[in-house]
Amino acid sequence: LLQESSPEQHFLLKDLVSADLGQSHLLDPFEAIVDDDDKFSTKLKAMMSQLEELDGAYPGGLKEYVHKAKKLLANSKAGLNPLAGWAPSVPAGEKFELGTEEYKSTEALGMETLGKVGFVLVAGGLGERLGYNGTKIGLPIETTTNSTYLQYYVDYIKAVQSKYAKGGLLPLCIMVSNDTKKPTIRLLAENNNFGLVPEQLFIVEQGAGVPALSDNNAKFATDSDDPFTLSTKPHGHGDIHSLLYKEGVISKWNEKFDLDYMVLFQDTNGLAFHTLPLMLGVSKKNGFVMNSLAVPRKAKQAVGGIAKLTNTSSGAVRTINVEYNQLDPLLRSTKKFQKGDVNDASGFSPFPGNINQLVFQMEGYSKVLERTKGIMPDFVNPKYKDESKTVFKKPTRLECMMQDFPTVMEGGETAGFTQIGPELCFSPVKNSVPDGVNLQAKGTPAGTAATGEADQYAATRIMLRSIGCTVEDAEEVSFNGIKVIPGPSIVIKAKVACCPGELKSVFPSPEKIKISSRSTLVIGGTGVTIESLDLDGTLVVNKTGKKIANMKVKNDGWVKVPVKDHDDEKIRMRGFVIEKKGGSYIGTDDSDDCFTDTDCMSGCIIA
Ligand code: UPG
Repeated sequence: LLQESSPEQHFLLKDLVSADLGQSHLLDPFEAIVDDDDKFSTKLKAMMSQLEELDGAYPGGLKEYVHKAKKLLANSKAGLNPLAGWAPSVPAGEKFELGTEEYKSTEALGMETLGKVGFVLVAGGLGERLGYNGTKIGLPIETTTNSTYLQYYVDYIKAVQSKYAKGGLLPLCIMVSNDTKKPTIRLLAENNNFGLVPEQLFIVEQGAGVPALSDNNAKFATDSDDPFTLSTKPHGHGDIHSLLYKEGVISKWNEKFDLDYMVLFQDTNGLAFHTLPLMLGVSKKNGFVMNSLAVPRKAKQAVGGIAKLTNTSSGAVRTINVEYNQLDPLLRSTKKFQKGDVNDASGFSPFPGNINQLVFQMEGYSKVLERTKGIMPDFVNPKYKDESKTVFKKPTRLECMMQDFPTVMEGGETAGFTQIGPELCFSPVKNSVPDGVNLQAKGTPAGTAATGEADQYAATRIMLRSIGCTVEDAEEVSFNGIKVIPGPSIVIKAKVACCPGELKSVFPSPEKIKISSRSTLVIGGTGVTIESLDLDGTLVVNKTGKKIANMKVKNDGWVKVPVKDHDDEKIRMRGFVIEKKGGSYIGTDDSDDCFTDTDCMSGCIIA
């Protein structure tokens, strides 16, 4: 066998098949092809180079991976609390309500540094729960304008850059994995990088991932249809820190861009940026190196809980996310929280829910990164077939999480959180329709395409009401069993207003704005101001600098029509299509004004 390999591969294989690492089963399938020289040689070379790649991708190599996995799997089987020795308590942090003076002043403070932020999108996830095979950032964020998530994120970055960066560029780094690399690159290429210039776009790759493990002895699993190929899975979003270090992204950013902060955000949270200036304000006021965006958390929701952990022997204190599968055992192990992960009298868990939108102060982050190389601790979360905890439902793997960064921070490097209602900052699209239906039945947010879209409009309605506009709510409807308030559908592009604090310049007299429950309003033109409007139907304003006053619009509008089956998976997963029955349109960025009724449809392009 070993004649086929290089010396490095030779030693790696020797190690792996040893009793210590226990991977000799990988060679079993070769016995069946021992007489077929060509096949034997090709398959062996392929496996060797896969092992070599996996070995290089994991800090400490596959030997370290197997040793860690065996230990963590044994702890998990024994039901050991991974956070033993740390006592949880409810952390202190800043909690806000939209429209209050405190919100406005903190947001205003944050807006001062909005032009000095670098953006990091973690988009290497498989989307297993959503059951969608394409890249999630290519899904529509809403179907009124059909913008994709990636387009939306980039539009926001470009808007902030042009308004606040004083001619400078703001960088975007996207973390992809084996699974998401090709579709992400294709999406960018097909759209001319959505207008980003190459100097500001960075792609880092999680690479080969880690071997999937089929049992408590950390036996590597192979593909179900190919016993010569190891089955691999992404190592978790925690890889972002070591990649930012290893690929030199942070050192380049420090050298080439004028940045004070950096924000890490996930693939499908359509409300990701409304509260970014608020978070920046909180980070600035408190000198936080790391600031996590949090929402009131329902007990047992698949959202990590932010807790203050005090080390019972050293007295060290950390404000850190405890992942949703670890929170209940940790709490049960204490006297104070012995009922585990349950709601308190407020109807919510006393621990704020981490939504994994993290703001880092560049200087502090860079120091920690230099010291630690960005390596996060691993964890394992096997799903067992039964109580004996000897058989897994499907192969598991070691993972790491980006929000575990406080584990490598030292005294003086503080972490904290910014809490606000989820309606303004959190509505991910992670779940399939059947799972979403079950979650809603339990009173938990569905996290489906339909709710993601509805929440997008709802957040804008809330922000408009907070400045004094009159906006009705539609009656609840159900799309494929998912309950949503479908409208009014309001989309205000980031170049028009990118946070609640900017809305007043678009609607200087909010008391003169009325939007009925069946309406759709899209504002896509930079510098648009709407002085007074009574809208009952659809209005699209894409004309740059357009000033609107005394406008009354009534037309048949755009209607969401339920669909059961549809060829397009993106439509099937949300359960409706928008039928454009009538609308009023005011120009595009490069055409003249056009304000008529439905006849205008074909002549007007919605940007
Ligand atoms: N991701 C990667 N690489 C991976 C795994 C995930 O880039 O190897 C990305 C993924 O694309 C997504 C993000 O990381 O953008 C989060 O992944 P996801 O599967 O959505 O995370 P969850 O397991 O649902 O949990 C995370 C946090 C949890 C938080 C929750 C909020 O771990 O604490 O409450 O997100 O959405």
